[in-house]
Amino acid sequence: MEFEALNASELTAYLQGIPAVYALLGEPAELEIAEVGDGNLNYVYFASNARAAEKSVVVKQAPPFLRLVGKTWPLGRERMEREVAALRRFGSLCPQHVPTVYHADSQLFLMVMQRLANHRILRQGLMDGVVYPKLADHLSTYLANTLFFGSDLFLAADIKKKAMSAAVNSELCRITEDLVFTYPFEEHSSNVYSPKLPRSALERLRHTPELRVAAAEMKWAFMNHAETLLHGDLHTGSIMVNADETYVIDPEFSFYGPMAFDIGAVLANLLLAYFSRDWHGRLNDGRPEAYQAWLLEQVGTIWTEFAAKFQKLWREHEGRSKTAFIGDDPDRQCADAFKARFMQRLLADTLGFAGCKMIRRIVGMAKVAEITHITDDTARAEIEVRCLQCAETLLVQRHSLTDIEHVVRLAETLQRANHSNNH
Ligand code: SR1
Ligand code: MG
Repeated sequence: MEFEALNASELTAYLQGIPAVYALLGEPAELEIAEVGDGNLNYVYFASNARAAEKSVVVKQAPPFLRLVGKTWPLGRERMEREVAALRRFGSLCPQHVPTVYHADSQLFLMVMQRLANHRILRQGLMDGVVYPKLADHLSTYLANTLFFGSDLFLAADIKKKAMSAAVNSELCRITEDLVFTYPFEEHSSNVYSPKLPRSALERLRHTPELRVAAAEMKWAFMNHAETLLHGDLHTGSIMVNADETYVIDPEFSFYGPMAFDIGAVLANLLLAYFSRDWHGRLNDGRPEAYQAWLLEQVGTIWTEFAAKFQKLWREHEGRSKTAFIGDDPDRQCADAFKARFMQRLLADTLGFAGCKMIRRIVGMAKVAEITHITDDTARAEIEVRCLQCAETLLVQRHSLTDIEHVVRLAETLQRANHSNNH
């Protein structure tokens, strides 16, 4: 039977039939239902008690196609199972940063989850220039916990391999392999370019050998480095925030992949917010610099706090289990050298993935609002070129950008160069 999105009365009847959810909603005679999904894949509803709006849940359903494109792009509905499993796993590791799943239905490919009514999508907050004082602390905690506890640094080898095979998500990984690592670097029909993006910028993506090789290396790492259970799509639209709390939502792209992919996604989106602030900041108060400084501070702090927390978890686990990944090493010299190289490689991979993620948002089919909302085509193209320059350097020079401060300085330099060209 052809899929039809649930209408309000069908969803009401459905929720009334799940005692635990119905109780959470206060057992109302009437529910307010609103379809609010603005993502690329799924239908999302708010279901609220018509007389007590604070009693409310989110319902998310996967249609058998990609919502962004429609029925001509079929997509397996089992992706909802990946998402539910990932939310539950991440929720057990980091309950303060992951919404609760109340109910999952593997027949309807639907879940009911906690409504974050006092939070907003981080991307929107960043476009409005809002400072979130706890963001770096929260995101670094989320990243350290989820990435460490899914890996061979913590799990027994057999348990990790079982978890890895349970998390295979080929169809959604294929979307990433194509849209993030392949199509942006070739002339592909799905690419979308803004009207004034210079042809030379596109040519550069296709014809700079070091860049093509670096992107191919990141694609290889994405496809083969099954290090831990990832969120898989950790952009600023997958993060909900307020001044006190941060939640990570939407892990339908979850799979066992390279740790750096999630960290790189966060940093890439902060850098897109940084460069596009030139436009949004001018609209708001005429002075983008202070907020841009805050954004770069987040880039630096998220990485440094993540690195510190991740290594602390690692040390504590070794202390408890009285074994080291490296085996016996009484004076710890080799263990410490291994850790230092591990973290250095993680930073290099993070920058490589961040570069690919930035490029795909500029030339690929799925865009981000901080770029598409720039209504002046010339200003948009200038900002896009800067994002591409930053991304290329991150990719090509990822092994020599050995400190996150180098990344901060790179962004500042590109930004300053633009200002001296334009003034
Ligand atoms: C074709 S789906 C486009 C994008 O939406 C998701 O958020 C992922 O980023 C995916 O690549
Ligand atoms: Mg999503």
